This record gives sequence, structure tokens and C-alpha cells, in this order.
Amino acid sequence: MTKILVTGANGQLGTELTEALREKYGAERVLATDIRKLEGQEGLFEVLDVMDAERMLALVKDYGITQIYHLAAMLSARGEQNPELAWDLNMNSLLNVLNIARSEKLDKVYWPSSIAVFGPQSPKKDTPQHTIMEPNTIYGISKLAGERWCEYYHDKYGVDVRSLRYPGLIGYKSTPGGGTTDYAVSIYHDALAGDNFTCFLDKHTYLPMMFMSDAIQATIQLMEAPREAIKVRSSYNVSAMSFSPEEVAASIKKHIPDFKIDYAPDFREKIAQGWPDSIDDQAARSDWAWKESVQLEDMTEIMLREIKLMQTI
Ligand code: AKB
Repeated sequence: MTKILVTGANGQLGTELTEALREKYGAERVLATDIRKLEGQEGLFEVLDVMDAERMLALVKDYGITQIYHLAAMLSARGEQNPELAWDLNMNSLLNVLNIARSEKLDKVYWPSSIAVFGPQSPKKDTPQHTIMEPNTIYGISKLAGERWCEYYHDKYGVDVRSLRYPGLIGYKSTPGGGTTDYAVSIYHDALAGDNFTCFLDKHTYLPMMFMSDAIQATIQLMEAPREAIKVRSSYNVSAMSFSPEEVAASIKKHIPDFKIDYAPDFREKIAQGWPDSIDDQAARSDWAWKESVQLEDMTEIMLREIKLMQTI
């Protein structure tokens, strides 16, 4: 019987993935964990510091966990502020999860990687699944090393660990923290608040992006695919759309003509410069039938409608 533990369950991805997993498997089969409990937190929940391997193991045993979705991590921009902590957290927590998966013979593990594994030497357009990877952020370095560990634990110890290289994720149910792609979420909130939006990236900086419902769909589809269909055991490229700040602003202006944006690129612009403009995800499409549903114009409509609705509740 499937019993899932989610780490980082109160984060941007964790909030929506936990909800989707509960809908799919039943609320009583999904244990949400995070470093702290939210006020009014609903459902099965335990406080868990992912660096604490003993407590993680105890929770796995107590709840009869069969799968872990390990989402807790420090993202790119915050990682640059505290490189050693980012490395320690991102790396050691993954090793804790992989070791528990091995010793407890868990059915499956999910671990997110990122487009941050690529670097300035990687091809910028339609970046292939296999190519030069020389990340220049600590987040990217930790994700690339993590991918190598995942493949190693699969090949050496038979751990069924699966992974996606997410682009920037955009959703309305929770806000991201510490990422370089976060502007593409805040821009919608500021536009609705009637504020002038100052973007920390340059107007022409393209980045691969994905609407949250597509990210959830991709994750569950990957985890549901038969074991033999998963041919990439490091992490799959997945893509949905690519846009620049100027383009997302233009799409918002179609709904809010007075919306104004200006640009004050900071250190995050340099991070973005090292990442791909767009991603080739042919392997995911042919191995387990990945296909996105939401493009920029639809996403803008959904984001503006749903954030407005939440503001009126
Ligand atoms: C970030 O900006 O750090 C993340 C990512 C692309 O992994 N959203």
C-alpha cells in the first residue's frame, strides 16, 4: 500500500504537490513534513529537519512510508548568499533520503533537479538532455552532484529514484522563495495590486518556465510510469514555454493596460545569464509521454483570475 512522505511540503512546489498526491492517493496516505508547522496546517503533518537522518528514519518506520518526495532545498538566489549552507542542506538531505530508501527498501523516491545544472558553456537554445554541464551557482553545482548521486544509487543499489529538471515554476497557491525565476510570480501579484513592478532581470532575459499544474502533472506522470520506461536516472529535461520579462509584461498589459514595469537587474541577472533560454525535452516526451498544457497567454489569464479571487475571499 502506497504511503508517501513529502519533505518541504509547505514550499511553493510542496504545497501543490501534497494537495495533488492527497487527491490521488487519499489524505491519510500522504504525510506532509517541513521545518515548521504553519498556523492552521491541515492534514497529516510532522515537523522534520531534513538534515536529521534519525528523525527521518523514525518517521519512515512509524508511518510505514513506501515513497519519499524530497522537495526541501535552498534555491539559486538564496544559495549564492550562503553557499556552504546551501551545499550542506541540498547534498546531505538528499543523501539521508537515498540511504533510507536503500536501507528500508522504499518503492520509489522523487527528487527535483533544475535547469540550474546547466551553465554558461551549455548550448543556450534547446539545451539537450546530455551536453556540457558546468554550473556556476552553488545551487546548480548541488543539483548536478545530486543527479550523479541519484544515478549512482539507482545503478549500484537499485534505488528507484526519479527526477525532473524543473524550469521556473509559476503558480498562484503559494509564493516561491529564494529563486531567480521568482519574478515571474511576483509580477502578477504586483500587477493586481496596481503597483509598478521593478524586475530584477533584464527585459530581454529568456528563461524556461512552467505553470504549476503542468509541473504537478509531469511529476505524477513520471512517478507513475513503469520502471522500465525510465531510461534517464540522473534527471529528465522537461519544458513547457520560454519567455522574457518584457513578454510576460506585455501579456499582463492585455488585461491591465495601465500596468507598468521597469528594470533594475541585480546579481540574479548574472545567474539567469548562465542558464538556458529554452530546453529540449525529447527524452521525457518519448520515454513517458510528457506533454505540457499551458502556455504564456493562458497562464496570465489563470494567474490574474485566481490571485484576484483569493484577494476577495
Ligand atoms: C530558481 O530560480 O532557483 C528555481 C529553479 C529554476 O530551479 N526556480
